[in-house]
Amino acid sequence: MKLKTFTARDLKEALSQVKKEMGPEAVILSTQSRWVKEPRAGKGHQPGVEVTAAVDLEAFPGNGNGNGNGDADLKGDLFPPFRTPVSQIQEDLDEVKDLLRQWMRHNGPPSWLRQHKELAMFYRFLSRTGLDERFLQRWLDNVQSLLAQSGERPLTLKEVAIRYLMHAFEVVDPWKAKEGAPRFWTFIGPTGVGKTTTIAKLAAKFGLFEKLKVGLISMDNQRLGAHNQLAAYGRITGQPLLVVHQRQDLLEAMDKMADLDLVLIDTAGRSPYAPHLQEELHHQLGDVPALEHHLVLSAAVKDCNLAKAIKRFSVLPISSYIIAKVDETSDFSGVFNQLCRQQVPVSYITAGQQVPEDIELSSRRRVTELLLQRRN
Ligand SMILES: Nc1nc2c(ncn2[C@@H]2O[C@H](COP(=O)(O)OP(=O)(O)O)[C@@H](O)[C@H]2O)c(=O)[nH]1
Ligand SMILES: [Mg+2]
Repeated sequence: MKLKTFTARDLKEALSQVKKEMGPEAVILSTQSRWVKEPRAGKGHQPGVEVTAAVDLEAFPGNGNGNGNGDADLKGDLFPPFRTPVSQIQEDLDEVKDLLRQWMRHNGPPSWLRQHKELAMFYRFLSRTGLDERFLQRWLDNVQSLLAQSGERPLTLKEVAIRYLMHAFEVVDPWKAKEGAPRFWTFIGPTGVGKTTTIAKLAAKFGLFEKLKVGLISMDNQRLGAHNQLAAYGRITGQPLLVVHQRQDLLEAMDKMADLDLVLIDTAGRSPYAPHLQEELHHQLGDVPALEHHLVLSAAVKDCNLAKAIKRFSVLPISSYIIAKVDETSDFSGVFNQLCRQQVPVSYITAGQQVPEDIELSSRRRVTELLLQRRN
């Protein structure tokens, strides 16, 4: 029997560590709240969990030669008779989260908040947006401490509620984020999310309106004639287009375009569930220091697919997320939760099919508005 202790920011993360290291047969022996060290510099300690798990030695991939601090080999029948596989716990956890969300919704604001009518109303509204309940709880804690600090002075809704939401994620203007030219931006992401359309919009913005020298590279050789769409935009705007197939062709094309200001590189869309996605991405685009990768995500996809896309495509270092198709949904909570969780900045937001109009640089205000929008 192998025993190991894991610490993580939340139970879900801890369970996925358990599953990864010890396999789905691992059983959870205990879970406890803990302060865990935040790996990102300057963030100090964060609330988290400590999970102790066990697995039969034959089933443990490392065959008993564990390396963590909390490792210990145990023999015999020291374990309780009821053992729950990790996969089952994950299902239960999702169910508990759903229940918690319902409970939070039905119970309304905590009693200390009820005397602040406007804030209590805002809390009710917020709890219906689909915002992660952990984040909702942090919002409550923040409001409570702000109220304590403000003494008798009444706080405006804007001061407490919106300001906190607006600073829970990052935004970036990718053009201003770095100096020098040429800049090489790749657009990666699942199929049909709007990569090529976004490139066309940005090519017009930078080439026609800002008068920069823009070039286009199409690496989309998944579908026959996939580069035709981009070629058509290139003809209209007079921007050069190079079609490439392999990593080596890409490097050569980048050389040829070295006298331009900005080169936009279109890639083939891939399913986040494709088995060799990460190896392929790394093989084609990995370790090319000049490349800045922008992950295009559709706001209209289900949370689990969004999370999967982020996880799989992040094998490459992601400079920003581009959130496309915000016009196709009224529920922005999935994207908002991911932005808060990942802390990768959002650069552009697209809200329609019109080229070049339907794109805008993100802002804290706009992203927060999208979460709080009411649409039928
Ligand atoms: N509603 C809406 N449709 C979009 C948006 N961006 C792209 N599309 C449409 O989504 C479809 C796929 O876009 P495309 O750029 O080819 O996606 P790609 O496969 O990622 O390159 C096209 O019909 C686009 O017109 C957007 O912001 N809103
Ligand atoms: Mg495309």
